[in-house]
Amino acid sequence: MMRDHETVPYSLPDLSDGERIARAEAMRDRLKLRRSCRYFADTPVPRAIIEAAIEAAGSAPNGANHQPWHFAAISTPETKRAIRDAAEAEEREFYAGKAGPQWLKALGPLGTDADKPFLETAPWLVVVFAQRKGGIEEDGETQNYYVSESVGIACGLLLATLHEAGLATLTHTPSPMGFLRAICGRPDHEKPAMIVVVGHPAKDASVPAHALDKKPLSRIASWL
Ligand code: IYR
Repeated sequence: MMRDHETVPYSLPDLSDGERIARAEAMRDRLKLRRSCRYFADTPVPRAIIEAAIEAAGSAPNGANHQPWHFAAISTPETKRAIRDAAEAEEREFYAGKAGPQWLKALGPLGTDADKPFLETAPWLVVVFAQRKGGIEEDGETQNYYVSESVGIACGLLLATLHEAGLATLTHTPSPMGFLRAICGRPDHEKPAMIVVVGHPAKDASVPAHALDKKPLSRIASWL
């Protein structure tokens, strides 16, 4: 059934295929330089960059345009400290055995442990919440759709924009992370999805070599 709905015209810049290929490849080459960084400098980062990145994230395709996300942008030292304390408490249990041997073995090549100093050092933590309910009006009741898919895409755009701005990022997911709701003052129907840590890399920052081992196109795509 066709229903009446308002429309607005849609068009894109008129590029040649050669220009489209060049732009796609240039974007690929820049995105391939992104790393998950765990060593941050305490150098401040302008709020305008975080605002632009959140607006980019908020443009993500999503279920029924309900935009089922909230971004809590944290730069206050006391709040970062509270998040670090709570995250490290969870992570200590995780690494002490709660994760199970298989998961701990998989993390071996990354060299991660329960210490998360970057949660205080980095100038910004963006805590991303997924709104299980609420609709576009955020009434806390209306059903939302494809929430994890929508929030996942929004996080991708957030990371891509911050990377394009020349900043280092880390997606951090202390497990479990319900404590973020209380610290950020968010309602029960919002589920913390991840913390995006943002800043400049520390002077002596490094990343695990394991993280550079990316599957080639031939292994991640099929052409039918
Ligand atoms: N949350 C833990 C463990 C961790 C889990 C996965 I899967 C990673 O890719 C990386 C870390 C931590 O942050 O240390």
